[in-house]
Amino acid sequence: MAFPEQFLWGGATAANQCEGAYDEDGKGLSIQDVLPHGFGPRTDGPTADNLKLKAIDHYHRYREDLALFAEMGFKVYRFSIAWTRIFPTGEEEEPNEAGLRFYDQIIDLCLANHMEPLVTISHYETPLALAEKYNGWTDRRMIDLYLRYCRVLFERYRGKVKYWITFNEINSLLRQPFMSGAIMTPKGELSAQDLYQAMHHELVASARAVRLAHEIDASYQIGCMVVGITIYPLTPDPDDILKVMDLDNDMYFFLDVHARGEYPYFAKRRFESLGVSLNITEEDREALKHTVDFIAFSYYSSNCATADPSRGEPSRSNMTPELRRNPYAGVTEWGWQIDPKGLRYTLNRLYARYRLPLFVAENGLGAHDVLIPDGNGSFTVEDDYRIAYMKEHLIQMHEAILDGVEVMGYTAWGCIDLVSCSTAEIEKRYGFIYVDLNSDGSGTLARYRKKNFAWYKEVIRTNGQNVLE
Ligand code: BGP
Repeated sequence: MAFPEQFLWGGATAANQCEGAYDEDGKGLSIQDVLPHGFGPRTDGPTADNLKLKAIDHYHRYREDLALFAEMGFKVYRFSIAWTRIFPTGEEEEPNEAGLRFYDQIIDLCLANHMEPLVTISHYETPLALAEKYNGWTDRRMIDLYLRYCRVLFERYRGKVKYWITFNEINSLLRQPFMSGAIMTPKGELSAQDLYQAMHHELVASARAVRLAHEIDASYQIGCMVVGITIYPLTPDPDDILKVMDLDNDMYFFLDVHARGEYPYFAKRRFESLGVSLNITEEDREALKHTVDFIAFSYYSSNCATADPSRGEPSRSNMTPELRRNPYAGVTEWGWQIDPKGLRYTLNRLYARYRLPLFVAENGLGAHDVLIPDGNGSFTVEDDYRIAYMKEHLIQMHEAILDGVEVMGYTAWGCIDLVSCSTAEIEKRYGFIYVDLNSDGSGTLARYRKKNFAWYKEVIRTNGQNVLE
């Protein structure tokens, strides 16, 4: 059996990692404009070492970039809308028309090239003004401000955009309260009460966005998205199993609310043990009942966990430093473990629990690339390592489909090289398209097709047959 006929093959980006033009056409500052080092400390304002301010200048080169995506035959293009282009401080009464016009063009180009736009409404780029004024999502007033922004998008792109994701990797709030939740309080000083209350506000906002979307256009498909954190017990010690159960629940917290419309059975004990007492109104409970149409997740790697910190080797990933290395999985140059079978496992366990269509919204290999002459007067990258990574993951995604899992689509992360989220560098490249940019900001910004460009084009042309042969 091949991949499903309408399978949505494509690629994914995020505004703050590719657009640049951080202060053009009325755009306000986002939290990313003060995060020059990714997960590292924030600055007081934009600084020259923040590569995202210019990024790959997609804001001015989107025509060329979308033409390249179309050349690969993308059926879907996942991108985010920068909230601060539409509402520069998040609180204006009226949206910024110039910002909307930019996305009109992106969306029209997608449609002209038969690519379904898949819009991430909020991808780690909350207006900085909302972080400063409200301490981000700790404040309930964020819900209405977010919905004001959603309404503008849902009304403007009715009949054009069918697929939406409310928040990128919403469960990352627990690990990255500033990047994910625009919470200014340093993580070490943030109380569990404020953190989980922020989670609640985001969950209510997400559910109300689902309701609003369906009211505006019943055919809208609106999904949630999580980091598909896949964790194995390091040993068969029952304490390790229980440790994994607990960590899994961090993710299920978010998914259960989105997909089942209420807090999970384990929430009460978790809140009690943390001394958390959430302020949940009757209206909130009603809102949460509006469940999503699909579940999207990012999948890059898996890790192991143990209840006994003296066991195993620490993970080298900056995402999950407290986890343990899996000796059976490979590892990238950035210490992220490579585990294609973990994708099959993740798809199966999410489907078993929710029975909702799944979307692999991010997957890919961040690696150093070397640009070489292609023999035809241009340049290329011989990225067989990236092809191998992706091929193995696609094979395992196909296995999951054979298992019976409903998978809607796959968008390769960073389909064009862009600035990394966690380390804010360009050397960690994911793309089918190489961008001539260095981390010191030098480079011509010229675009070059890597070897995997032609390979992925063939994947799409054959609807995945070429990876199965
Ligand atoms: C996800 C984010 C993306 C992205 C990706 C890869 O968590 O949603 O924005 O960048 O991770 O991470 P990095 O860029 O740090 O390699």
